[in-house]
Amino acid sequence: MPNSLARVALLFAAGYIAAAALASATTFVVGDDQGWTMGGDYVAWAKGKTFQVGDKLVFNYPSAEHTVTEVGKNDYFACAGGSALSSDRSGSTNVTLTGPGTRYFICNIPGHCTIGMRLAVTVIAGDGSPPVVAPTGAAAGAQVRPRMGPVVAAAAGAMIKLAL
Ligand SMILES: [Cu+2]
Repeated sequence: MPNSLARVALLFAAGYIAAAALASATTFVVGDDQGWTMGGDYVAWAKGKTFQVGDKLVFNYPSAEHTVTEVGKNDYFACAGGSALSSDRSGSTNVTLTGPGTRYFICNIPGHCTIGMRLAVTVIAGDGSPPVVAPTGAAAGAQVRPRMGPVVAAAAGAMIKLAL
């Protein structure tokens, strides 16, 4: 009995967390309508925005005219793309922010970074990051319930009753 309850609670928790993660992920179009371009001010663009784990950056630009080159912090400030972590010039570069920390992007076409084609985003662990799920029935129920609205909690109760 405790085992089946635990299993149902865990299954429900996993589904609920997956749905919450999907719902809270945000896609940011870098530079908005202006896109990734010379003359853009990406310090200003990033200011005031909150980037959370699971969110996505989309860089739009004419393919091959620019690059989206991810570099380390020092190379970002030096506009140096020689030790790039990754680079793309497809014209539509999608980057998923998979973990907390600061990510640094430059355009690696000579001269572009130095006049402002660079973006640093600080990613924080948000609601979309996977929380720890307790392994036992009672603890799992206790952890999951406070996160649910009354309707969802009622549905979960009904599910658990059916399973029993
Ligand atoms: Cu460029």
